[in-house]
Order: sequence, then structure tokens, then C-alpha cells
Amino acid sequence: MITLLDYGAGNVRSVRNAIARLGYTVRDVQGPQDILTAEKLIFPGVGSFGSVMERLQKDGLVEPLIERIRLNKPFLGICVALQALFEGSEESPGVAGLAILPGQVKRFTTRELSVPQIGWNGIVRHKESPILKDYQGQKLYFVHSYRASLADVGPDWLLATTDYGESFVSGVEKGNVTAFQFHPEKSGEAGLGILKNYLDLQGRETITVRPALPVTTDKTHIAKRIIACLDVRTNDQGDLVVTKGDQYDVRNEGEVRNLGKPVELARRYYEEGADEITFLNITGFRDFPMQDQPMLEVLQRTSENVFVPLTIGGGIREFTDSNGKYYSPLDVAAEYFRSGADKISIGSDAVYAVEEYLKAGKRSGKSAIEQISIVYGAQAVVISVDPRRVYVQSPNDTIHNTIETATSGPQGEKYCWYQCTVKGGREGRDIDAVQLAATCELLGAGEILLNCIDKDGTNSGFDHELIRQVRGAVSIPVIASSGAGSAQHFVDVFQETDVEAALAAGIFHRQEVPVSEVKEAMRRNKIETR
Ligand code: 1PR
Repeated sequence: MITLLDYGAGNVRSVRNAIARLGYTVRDVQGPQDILTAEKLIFPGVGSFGSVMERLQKDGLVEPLIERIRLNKPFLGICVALQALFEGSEESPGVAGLAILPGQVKRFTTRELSVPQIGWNGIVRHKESPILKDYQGQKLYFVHSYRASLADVGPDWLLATTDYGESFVSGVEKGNVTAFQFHPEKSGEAGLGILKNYLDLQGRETITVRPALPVTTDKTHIAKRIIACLDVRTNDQGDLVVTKGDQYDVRNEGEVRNLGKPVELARRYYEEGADEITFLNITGFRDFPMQDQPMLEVLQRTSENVFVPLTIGGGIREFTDSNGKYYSPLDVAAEYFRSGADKISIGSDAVYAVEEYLKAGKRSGKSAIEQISIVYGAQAVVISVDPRRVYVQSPNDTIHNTIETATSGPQGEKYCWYQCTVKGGREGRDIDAVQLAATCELLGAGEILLNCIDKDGTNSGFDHELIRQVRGAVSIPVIASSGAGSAQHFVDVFQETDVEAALAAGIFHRQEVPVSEVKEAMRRNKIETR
């Protein structure tokens, strides 16, 4: 029996599913007493430092948690739960942590790498631990902007470090108290193995200081991610299917293309080694996701078998239903997170938010991006950009951010800009991709999913010109999307641009190239991969 501290923020379903998959039963903390009496406690980390600590305060759980750790009772903290062991965090100034460990958790200082760190990285172990006993250098999933500093953690606690521009603390352990910065429940089979070791531990350990491992100068490296994307919608027969467009047109001879069932395809990609799965509810702009039970069910069922990050997009915005009931974007996002999403992706609503911001010259605080980012953290907010090329003879012909392009326009134009669209490419707006991406970062987004309507479904390779332009305008991770037609196209995009991840749909659905072949090509070309 495992006791889970579910404080109602973010995706705790994945931890539940991982525990169930490993054959254990979960019970929830009902009140402060359960924290002290639980045989084994898991404190999953979702949400920002401030929102987690405020929730613990409100529920009267701070003192019992401190007491449990003092009594050396089995405890596993994940992600922000590791950070909560410190005195505070730059993420939420003035909010006190559990102060088991001294010091403040700080934002990454790297200038070369994008922040948040989103992706698969390794760990270097510094002492023996029964929980990491099988660890053999596999990459594990991290998603965070703040990290604990090595200077604050002595050898009695230091379990593991990871490198991301600097070395930071990715694991602490003392006696029966362990916490990881990575997400074991999202780290595929390697992560499940780590979780299993914690669940399987028999009785309580009395050793508090375990033997140190030999000092090493090993460094870890973050992998470039490969993402499988499933565009999902209801077809004319009323079935929820994975579809795929050519330049966003998903109909073939009038029928919505049907490339398979979402839950089954997602599982196949997980088993083939995809680092992440993205679902885009492509008609979400006109249907309201909270009334779309089949889509929520897809997410719920997928998270039972898929232990890598899940992103879902489509229809995230405020909404008033036919009975006059108002839903905020936070309500919609919360439903997606509860159903098993780790990140949500915002398309059309991000364009409207940026238009409003540029018009007002200041933040409203009300956009979906701002609201969701404050509660769940920037790393949970992805912006899906749907741009289309607009050619011009000269940069002076437009106010937008242009590039000189190697692919001239129909009238021989040598320049173009990328116009953002809404409603799945149906409507162009007076915003370019650079304005959109940079403003969304400012509003609190943590990642850009950069599609390209001209390239979508063409199998002709990614649009490196667009990718370089947007990558150069933001310091958050960018996912290249649209146009992949071969394993070499992934190698090309990673060698010729600085994107952190590349996404494809058609070639995976049509089984032209399996994910494993993409990974092999990356390895042959010495591109860091999982
Ligand atoms: O606007 O917040 O409701 O979100 C709707 C979401 O649905 C957006 O993220 C938008 O990108 C997506 N979407 C809307 N209509 C379509 C369509 O295809 N008709 N799909 C659509 C976007 C693009 C990629 C695709 C890549 C790779 N699909 O997701 O998977 O281009 O394809 P490829 O490898 O086959 O070239 P909102």
C-alpha cells in the first residue's frame, strides 16, 4: 500500500498509473495524520514552488512532512518535491519551503541552453542507494527551470547530480528519505525500474550514511527529443480518429483521413522509443474540450500504458456553455492535467493573447498562457504556432520580421515572413512567428511547438529557415515540426539548427520510418539521443 500526496495540482494520474503498473495499491493522504502513519509516502512534484507550498500550508501538511522526514520514515519526493526540501525558491520569493536542507533553489544560469530544461538527461551517482542500484546511465526525464545548488547539499544528502550548463543536484537521499529532480513516472522503463526499487524496499533502513562512490568527472548530456504527434478529430462517422493533413487539409476525396486509433498508436510510439507524445485536438477551436469526453478518455487510457510525457492541445481558452456556465482557461487545462497530460499546448488563443498584449502594451494577467503558467509553471505551457509563408520583394514591403530565403516565391521574391494563423490555419492574422514566439515567452510560455503549414505533410524536410529565425528569438526550447520524410531529415534539423526536439506525424503513422530508425540515424551522426 502506497500513500500518495495528491494536492490537486497537475498530472498526478501518471504517478498513480505507474504505481498501479508496478502492482501496488495507492491510497491518498486524507489529512495530516496520514503523513505520519503512511508506510510509504510519495510526494509527486507538480506545479510551481509557491502553489505547492501554499497548498501544503492550507492543508496543514507542512509540520507532519517535516516530522516524517525527521523520523526517517520512507519518503519519495519528485521534481518540485525535491525543491520543497530547501528553505525557499527564487520561483516564489517569500514562500518558505520545508527547510530540511539549507539554501534557496535558484533559476538555471546557463546562457547557451534554453530554460526550462525539458528533456532526457543522465545522472551521476555519488553514493550507493538501493533505489538507484540498477541504474546504468540511462537518460531520465527532467522538466524544470529551477534547480538545487551543489553548494547547499553536503555528502550526507547528495545522491546524484546532472549537468545542464552547470552541475546541479538531481537526487538527494538520507536514510529512508529520497527525492529526485527527474520524473521516474515519465522516464520510460528506466524510470519505472527506479520507482519499483522504492516500492519494493522491505522495512525501514537503519543506515543513514551510505558508502560514497568513487569521485568522477563524468558529465551528463541532454538528448535531442523525438516526438510523435497525433492530430485527433471526430470523423464523419462520429469516431475519434488520428488524422493527417497535407498542408492542414485532412480530407481526401471529401472524407477525413483515418490513420488509426489514438490510444493504440500512442502506445506503439512509446514502445518504439518516442521521447514524448503530443495529441492535438484539431477541431478544439470549435468544440469545447470539457464536453469532449472521448478525447479526455483517450488521454486517460493512454496514460495507463505510456510512461513518457504527454502533451495535449486544442481548445484551451475561456468558454461559456449554453447554460451560461463560465469556464476559465485554467478549468480547461486542469481537466487535461487531471486526465494525464503533463503539458498543454495553446494555438489560436495564444495568437489572440499576443494581439491583445501588443495593442495594450502591457499584460492583462488574464490570458490562458499567464494563468496556466502561474499555477502549473512555465514548463507546462507549450505554444503551438501554425505559420504560413508570405513572400515579399523587399523587407521594406512589410512591418514583419522577414528572412532572405533560399526558396524564392512565385514571383521570384527573395524574402518572406511567416504569418501566424488561427483555427487550424483557416484564418491568417497580422502577427508573425517571431512576434508570437517572443511575446508568448514573455507572457510565461515554456516551449514553442513550431509547425509550418507550407511544409506539413510534404515529406520534404523541416523548414530550417523558419526554425532558425524563431529559435534565435527565444530562450525557451523549440520543437521543429512539419515536413519530416526520412530519418536523415531529423539529423539535418539537429545539425543545422539549435532546436531541442523534432516532431513528426505522417511518416510514423504510415509506418514509413519507425522512431527507432530515427534514433539510430541520430546515434550514427553523434547526436545525443535517448
Ligand atoms: O487552436 O488551441 O484549438 O489548437 C488546435 C491545434 O490543432 C493547434 O495546435 C494546431 O496546430 C492543430 N491543428 C489544427 N488544424 C490542424 C490541421 O492539420 N488541419 N494540425 C492542426 C496541426 C500540424 C502538426 C503536424 C505536423 C507534422 N498539425 O501537428 O503533426 O505538421 O506533420 P508531418 O510530419 O506529417 O509533416 P487550438
